[in-house]
Amino acid sequence: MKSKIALVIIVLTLIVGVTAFINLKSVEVKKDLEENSKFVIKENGEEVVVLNMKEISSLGEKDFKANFKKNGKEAVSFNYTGVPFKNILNKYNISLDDKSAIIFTAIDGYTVAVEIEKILEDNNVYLTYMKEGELLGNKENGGSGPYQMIISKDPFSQYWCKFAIEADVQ
Ligand SMILES: Nc1nc2c(c(=O)[nH]1)N[C@H]1C(S)=C(S)[C@@H](COP(=O)(O)O)O[C@H]1N2
Ligand SMILES: [Mo]
Repeated sequence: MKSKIALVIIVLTLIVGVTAFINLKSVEVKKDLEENSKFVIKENGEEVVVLNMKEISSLGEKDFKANFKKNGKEAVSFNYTGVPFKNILNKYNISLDDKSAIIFTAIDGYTVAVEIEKILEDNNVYLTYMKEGELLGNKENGGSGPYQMIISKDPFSQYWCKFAIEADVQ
């Protein structure tokens, strides 16, 4: 009987320890993502500012819905979290005179141009870092981030930019 109790205590202690270790790791991973996932803002090819996730999320975080569509499947509405891209332009006083578009570039070399008029619409173009309350992840772990440019009002997701690392206002 005594040895049974001892065994139960050992097993419970191990579970608590391992859980604490795993939590610590996931907190570290989240902190690393917040501090080290960089996004570069440029104006006519010149760097204006480099932002991390904490700085980005402080610029008016919002939850929104958008239609994600995979090839050959119906579009599905998901909940995302990000900041309206125009908030970033306001914050860093990026002039839109003589500008026509923002070119988003991804680590896989993909680029998408979004017209300034579209960027200035309310609740439409977001720099996104969460889907259904979870960070987007990255290319290596099967995610679509750490940042993804999402156009909320588009019927489909083909003009979004996964793995976005840079936006150049031109
Ligand atoms: N970085 C990056 N973003 C991208 C693409 C890509 O290849 N690389 N493909 C686009 C296309 S063609 C589609 S349909 C959508 C959705 O792609 P997914 O189904 O692979 O997520 O992402 C868009 N954004
Ligand atoms: Mo596509």
